[in-house]
Amino acid sequence: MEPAIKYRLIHQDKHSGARLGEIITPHGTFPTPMFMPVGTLASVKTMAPEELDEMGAGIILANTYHLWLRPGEDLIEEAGGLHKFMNWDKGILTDSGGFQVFSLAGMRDIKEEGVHFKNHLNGAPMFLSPEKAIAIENALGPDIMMSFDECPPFFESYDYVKKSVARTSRWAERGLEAHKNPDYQALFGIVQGAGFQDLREQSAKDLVSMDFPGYSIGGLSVGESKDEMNRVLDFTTPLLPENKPRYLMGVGSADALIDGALRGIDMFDCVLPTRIARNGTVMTSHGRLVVKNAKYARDFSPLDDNCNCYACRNFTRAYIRHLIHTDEAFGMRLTTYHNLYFLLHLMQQVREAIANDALLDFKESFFEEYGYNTA
Ligand code: PRF
Ligand code: ZN
Repeated sequence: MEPAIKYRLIHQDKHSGARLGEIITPHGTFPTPMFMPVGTLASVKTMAPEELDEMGAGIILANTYHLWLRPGEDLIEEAGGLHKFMNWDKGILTDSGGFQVFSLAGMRDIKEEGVHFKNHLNGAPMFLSPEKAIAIENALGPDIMMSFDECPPFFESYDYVKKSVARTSRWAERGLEAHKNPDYQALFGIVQGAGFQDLREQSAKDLVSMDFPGYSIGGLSVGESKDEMNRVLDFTTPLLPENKPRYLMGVGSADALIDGALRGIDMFDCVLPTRIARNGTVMTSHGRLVVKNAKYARDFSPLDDNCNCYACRNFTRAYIRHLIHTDEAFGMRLTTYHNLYFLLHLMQQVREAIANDALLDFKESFFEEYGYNTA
């Protein structure tokens, strides 16, 4: 059987681990490295699908956990699946709920069979297992789905992480067994192991032997330093097969995207650009800018003089600051549009640099302008 998605390696940077490629999904092909906007509840907050398409998003992310609670996977299945439900005909990836259960839910009890926890909306007892997560993802119908994993804290003990990694491997195997649609939904395995090299190696070895169509790297960007994350990536990406995509979960700052790409990562996602946008912070070629601040009240220049997005072509900092300040929905739409455009455009520049074997040079010139403290 042909896998649901295919990775095509186009060019390997001669001076780093970076690779230019593309991923062919049942809902179109997108170039890699790629940033995926997050649409937790089947909407990238404030953005219409046409706008995401226009800014070059070839794939977006949604969350199994949130959609399971509301409106429920049965309703979305009845609507004809996530793509139809939200009128988005390009790629969709769903996270499994594993991470959300650990980060959102209150009390939880991790057992071999799955995780018992309390619903973050009303405190009702809930249970999620590898089989249940996969059943929900099968009903939602994304092109790429995640295995149900445990994301332990980065500084958890070696003994704990060792047990956790072994369980995440068993959960991955159970998920693979339970998966009903491997011909049109690609299930990824998630490498865990915190900062321990031998545990990352064990995790990767277990998952690679199960022959997933793609691999995620989880358990990073959870409070460790950038150097720690890069150290883990340095020894983890080389453990993954060259002919399959690699996805670094929950990472979306400009510097981490470039550092990840340099180490051979193909896909990234993060709520950061959309979340800070709604608070009135934008990412610009000169670093982060808090446009909500009073000092921009009479600034009639665009958010970023180097940006060609709809917001920057048509509106001033003063206007956008006024809208954010007065809680006007249009203000959040403009900052969200700009931030997503900025990261998608950054990834386009990263791809061009890889094609020219020059991602290291690009990194240097980018940060000269962006600054090193405003990631
Ligand atoms: N596992 C899953 N989703 C995730 C993570 C993980 O480790 C992370 C870690 N940054 C973000 N999202 N399933
Ligand atoms: Zn812009």
